[in-house]
Amino acid sequence: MALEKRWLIEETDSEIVNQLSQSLKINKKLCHLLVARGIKSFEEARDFFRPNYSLLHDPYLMKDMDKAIQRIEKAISKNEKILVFGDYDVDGTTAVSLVFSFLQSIYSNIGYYIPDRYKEGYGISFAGIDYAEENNFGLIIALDCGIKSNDKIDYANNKNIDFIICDHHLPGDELPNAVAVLDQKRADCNYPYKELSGCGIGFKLIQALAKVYNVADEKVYAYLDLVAISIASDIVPITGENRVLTFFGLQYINEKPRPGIEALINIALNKDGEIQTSRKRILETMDLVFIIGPRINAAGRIGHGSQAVELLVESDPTKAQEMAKHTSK
Ligand SMILES: [Mn+2]
Repeated sequence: MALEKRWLIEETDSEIVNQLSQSLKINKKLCHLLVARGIKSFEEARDFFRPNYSLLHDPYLMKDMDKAIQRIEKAISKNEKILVFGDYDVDGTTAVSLVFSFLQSIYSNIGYYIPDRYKEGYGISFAGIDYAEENNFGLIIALDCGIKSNDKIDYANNKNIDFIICDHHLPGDELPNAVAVLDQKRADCNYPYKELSGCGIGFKLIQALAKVYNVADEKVYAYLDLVAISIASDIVPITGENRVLTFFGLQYINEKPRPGIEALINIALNKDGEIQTSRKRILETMDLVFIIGPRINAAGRIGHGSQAVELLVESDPTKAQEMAKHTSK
């Protein structure tokens, strides 16, 4: 018996479709598809077809961004140790790699911590806070987790360890008592886009820091490869700002990937695990989901999540190639 396809065609306002077709000078069927996706004006269509860095929102629109930046500035001015903390999945490890690498470019008294999958599980852990205390970290930046870790934040506060939380999960009734809580899903956060990944919030944080420490835009945008991978792997919608971040992130992945990502791609596209010198295939969003994401997961799964971060922050291509081999077996 043949399976029958039943198509549900979304209805659109034919007046808007006609107007869009006239202003864009393109086929009405295409305009119907655009309108069905909420793209109704010439300007919206232009932004959809031509993603531009100017479409990225001001990071300070995010509630508590000012407090987060002030606390990091204070830590840096006092040479206080900063710990970058994140989950062991792709969003967490890309977020930690992004914030850690950026901080490393302006400050040296830093470390990172990925909880153990089996002993600690997801999210902020008491063991992680104990590690921070034993190693004299005064500030922890938590990425992709923490929005409901009220008890862990209280535990850290009792040890005089401050937290900045960057999370994109839905908050509970009460926010944790951290120095800053960056989460666009906070009821009192007016950030215009609500679907950033955990790594995406990390990117907004470094965008704001870059202004304070005079880091050029191009250096900040070079981290978008990590953001694009997080967006694809965390299955957040590729709309609005995420679409711009993914578009430019893919350009970096295809044109000048960081050594760890290049190594993962080379190994994935060459089953023998040898370095492929001329790569012709252009990678797309689906390749982030099915080729790169699972290998970053594997890097952390075979050993420890911190190995995924080690690979992503490695600047030496030969070392990265060696580390990435462990993901293909
Ligand atoms: Mn996430």
